Amino acid sequence: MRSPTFSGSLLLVLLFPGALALKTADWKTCSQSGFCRRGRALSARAQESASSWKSPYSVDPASVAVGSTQASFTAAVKSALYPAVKFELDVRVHEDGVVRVRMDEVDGLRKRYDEAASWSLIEEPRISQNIQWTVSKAGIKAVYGAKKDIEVVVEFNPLKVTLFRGGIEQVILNGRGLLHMEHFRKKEDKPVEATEGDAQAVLQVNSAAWFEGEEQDAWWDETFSSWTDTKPKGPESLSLDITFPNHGHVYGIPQHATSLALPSTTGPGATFTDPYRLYNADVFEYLASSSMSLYGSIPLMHAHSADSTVAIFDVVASETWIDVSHSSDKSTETHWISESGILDVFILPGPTPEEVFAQYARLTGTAPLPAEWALAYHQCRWNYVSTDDVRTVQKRFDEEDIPVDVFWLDIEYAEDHKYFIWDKKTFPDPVEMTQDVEAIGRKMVVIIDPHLKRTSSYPVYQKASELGVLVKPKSGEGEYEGWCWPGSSSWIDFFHPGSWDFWISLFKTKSIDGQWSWTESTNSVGIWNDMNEPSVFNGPEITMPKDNVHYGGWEHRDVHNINGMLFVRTEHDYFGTSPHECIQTNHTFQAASLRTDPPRRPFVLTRSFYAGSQRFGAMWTGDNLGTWEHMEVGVKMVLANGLGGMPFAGSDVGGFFGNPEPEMLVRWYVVGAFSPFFRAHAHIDTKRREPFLLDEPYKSIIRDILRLRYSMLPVWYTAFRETAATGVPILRPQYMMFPKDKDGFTIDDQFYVGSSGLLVKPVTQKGVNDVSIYLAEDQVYYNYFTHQAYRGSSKGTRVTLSAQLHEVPLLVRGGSIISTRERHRRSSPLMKHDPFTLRVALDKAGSAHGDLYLDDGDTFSHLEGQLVHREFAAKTEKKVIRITSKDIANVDPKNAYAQSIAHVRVEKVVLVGLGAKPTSVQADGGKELEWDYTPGVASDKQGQAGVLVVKDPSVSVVSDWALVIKL
Ligand code: NBV
Repeated sequence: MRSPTFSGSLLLVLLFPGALALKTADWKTCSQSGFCRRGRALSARAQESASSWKSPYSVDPASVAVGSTQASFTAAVKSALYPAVKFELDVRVHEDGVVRVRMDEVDGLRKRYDEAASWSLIEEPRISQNIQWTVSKAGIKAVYGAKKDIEVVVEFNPLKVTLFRGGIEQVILNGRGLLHMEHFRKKEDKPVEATEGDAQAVLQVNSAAWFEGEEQDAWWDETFSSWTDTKPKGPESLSLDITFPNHGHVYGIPQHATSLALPSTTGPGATFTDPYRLYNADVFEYLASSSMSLYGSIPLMHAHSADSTVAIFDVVASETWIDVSHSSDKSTETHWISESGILDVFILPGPTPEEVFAQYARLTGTAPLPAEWALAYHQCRWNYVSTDDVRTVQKRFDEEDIPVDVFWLDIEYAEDHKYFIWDKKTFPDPVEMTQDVEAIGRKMVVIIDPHLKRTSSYPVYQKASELGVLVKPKSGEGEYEGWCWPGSSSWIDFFHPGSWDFWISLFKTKSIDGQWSWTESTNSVGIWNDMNEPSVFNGPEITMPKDNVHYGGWEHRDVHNINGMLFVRTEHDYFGTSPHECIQTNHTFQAASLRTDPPRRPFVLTRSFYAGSQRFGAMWTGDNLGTWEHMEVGVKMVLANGLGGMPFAGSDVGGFFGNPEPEMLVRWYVVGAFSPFFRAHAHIDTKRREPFLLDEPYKSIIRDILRLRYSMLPVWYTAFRETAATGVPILRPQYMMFPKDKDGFTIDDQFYVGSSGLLVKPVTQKGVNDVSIYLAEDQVYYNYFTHQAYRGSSKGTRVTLSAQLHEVPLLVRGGSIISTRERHRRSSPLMKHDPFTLRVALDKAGSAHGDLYLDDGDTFSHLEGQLVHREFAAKTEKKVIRITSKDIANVDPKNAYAQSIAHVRVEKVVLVGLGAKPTSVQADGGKELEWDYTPGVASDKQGQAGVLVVKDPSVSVVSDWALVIKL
């Protein structure tokens, strides 16, 4: 058997010694990136000149043109530096109050990249028809909003945009005068030598220098390490300062390995020396605390204070650096420096975190409801090396009674890393293997990387080459050739519409018209897109040269951060058939018609992502290390991705690199069990660490953690439904739940799961036996397992929970009703008809509520009303507690899906916080039920809570019912 180790990491190490160890020197710092250097220098000059600094950009008042419906206005903008250069400003207010500010150079020498929004947004936002712009000499403004409390003001000279709410400044663009759109120029356009008597020239040279600096720093080319980036278009960077007055904390702009509340990168006490960088990059063994770029980029930043939440979405696709400075604890100053592209900034006025999520969701969409199995446990490794290996691993899970839904195959399944093509020496019967896995509803996910081996024996490369849809080198001719796993490789240009149908056709499991397609696969196989930053082993910063050329003549620098999203989008479209996605692509129908009947929800995992990627699949945090620091920061990164609109996220359980000790592995399974995406994965050189290989007690503890996740799949699925509908993240950080509680603004090591009321604090340190959990409200919280009741306080309280290795620090907020399925099964599809347990956690006043969403978890029939959505409620009145179930789905409650699960019962109701033994527990019709009471305190007290267990209340999960508990 060919050694996968040899073909994998060893080959890489032989070719590029040291390639697998982090070398921060492989990635640029700001001072090594010409345009970032220019941006920071501009900011330094502004600071030096302090009060005398004035932005050279101004609006020509005479040019202001308000649209016929008053919806938007345009205006000519000039820079005093280059009076001959023309810019146009376009400001519009959307129906939901979002303000979009666009600026571009007009009649310039070239065109700036202006297509980022077209890839990122779901549709052209609808402009408000209720705006009245008022123009004066000094500026133009509009007052709007239901309470007429929002005001957007555009001052003319200098150009400055401010959003006010209730008369208070919320967001300011160019308030510090750092706006600079470097205009296109000819290389020979040197600043005019100032000669005596040439006053205009003197003025021009001097005025440009005070603002742009003396030097033409890296305007036409720059060298980093051994690579020279030619910049045929010259300087075209964009600098913009964005200030959030009265907002002391900012969050978002994933992906960075740092705390959720973003620390300063500049100014006194800055945590990092470099700005946060957004430039999708394959960073091996990344640092656990850094502002460096990672695999994905979402240029969305939330700003928060006890009074308000607002956000900025800067839809730019080129490399971007963002300086953050918390000059006071009240305000945050930021500076965004992008290499190319137009200015296209959305100001999201909030004023609450929920409203910001809704505003962002209306722009870029939400994560659609995944297949239910995708929320279960995924077992991955680089690599399961043969079909026999896969079968054995599956068998071992079953023998040890450990649940698992998905087995993954990494790059070694593919002959010579020609993805789609099985290595028949080790995978002689791939379809049979997949069917074996699928026999009890499990699934396989198989990796497809974006680099194509350049050989005529690889039909995928061959066809892409014939179609001319490969990325081109800087000459704009031929095919770019770089080095990746298969050796000499080329990359499909997914910006090229000609690539879409071709790529889609590859996934068909039946060949049409003799075209090559993946006949050795099944329609249920999910796809894993790795290396799509793209990762290029011999490229600058392990990616593609920026002067490579894409469809439409755009340089790679213009589109880099979007590149990975398009790869996923195209694959998702093959599987994806939701009407929503059909709006965006015209090839979805064609792909869907070739799929199973009925079509099924796709699963695609991506490493690289951009704003909008949430519509196409899940992400994970890449190649983390098996260290406690990485486990800890992984939680924060998943939270940050949720704020960035991409909630279906997780990190490699166990850490990708290294051999975690059993204690660490156990703790990491808890982190995974409380992540939306739950997958264990490991590097090819690590020791095998599947849960069944562990000694006791570790094996049993992990089995219990997995069973806990499986029992809670209804909670996760209901939370995914909510995020699909609203954009509110699945994992909810403290500040989002309690936006007015300042003490919670920096807490990022505990979080709530959806609206369920579950509050978890995974242990991410070695040798810990208890944890301290922060409670922000005067409410009771119960230990999920022991029913110990803790009381929070509105001033904020910390409670200590025992957290020995076998204990999961998990609380239920009083007032919640949690639906679980507690039968142990080998995979989630086997649970489809299992009965439910309802855990009713009474609040201090004796009430509770919760919801449960169900559908077939597989097809798109939920979009046609085949679903169940129930609300459970408990209310205490005059010594009687009524627990009720009612329909809250907006569809026919007798739909076929609901009927198909009419026999599914609620088998147990656990009422927590009952201070006295009931006198009777009856079903609706008066029938006395079987029950058991364990004495304890009522929900308004601390201590061991009283618990009533109602056994088999004989009610269906789809019907309306009531239980009556008399005290
Ligand atoms: O395909 C191999 C690995 C994969 O296992 C990992 O999850 C990715 O993040 N891949 C990176 C390429 C090589 C990493 C050293």
